[in-house]
Amino acid sequence: MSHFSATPLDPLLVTMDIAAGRMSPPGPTMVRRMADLEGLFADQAAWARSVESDNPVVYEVSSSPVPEVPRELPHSITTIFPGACSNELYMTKGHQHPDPQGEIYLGLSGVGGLLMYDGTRTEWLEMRPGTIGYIPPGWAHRSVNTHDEPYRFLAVYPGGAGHDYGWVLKHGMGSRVVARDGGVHLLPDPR
Ligand code: PAN
Ligand code: ZN
Repeated sequence: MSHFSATPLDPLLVTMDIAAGRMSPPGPTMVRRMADLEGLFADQAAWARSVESDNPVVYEVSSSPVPEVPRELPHSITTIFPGACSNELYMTKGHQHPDPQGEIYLGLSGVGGLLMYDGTRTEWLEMRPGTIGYIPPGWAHRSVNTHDEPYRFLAVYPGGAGHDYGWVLKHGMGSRVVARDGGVHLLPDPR
């Protein structure tokens, strides 16, 4: 996520194009391909094969122009495409907010899950259009697409919270989310 300026914005009307996962007026957008998720999927060989074959887009994030600076409330739509690496479902990298503050997710389309980990406990919330997932301060969070269409959600977070991706790389999320026998399962992932 990039930072714009520290100048507070004027009141702003933002329109979501939910079918496209876009915001208007637009802010920064980010595309995460398989190569960007190094070290996150359990089956590293399957990850490497996927990167070498077509390096698919796993998810995209489209933000409004509200900047990531203290006191502002930046917000973005994440689209996670359907798919799996080996049997581990497509997911976001996941992160901690170094300045522990809460965050709200609102399901927009498709079906997914919000996986949270506080270093001891793992929590899983099933997310559908209209459901709100609340991420308390201090919980690392990752989103997973559990169905066969794009899963989209709105995230609203404190602009001064920061994003730490190294924490999840090091500690994991306590569980992995896999598709097996026609169902979605959380498997313990002790570190
Ligand atoms: C979300 C996430 C977004 C992408 O906007 O940043 O879903 O996930 P990663 O940042 O883990 O790649 C959010 O939680 N912001 O704080
Ligand atoms: Zn977050």
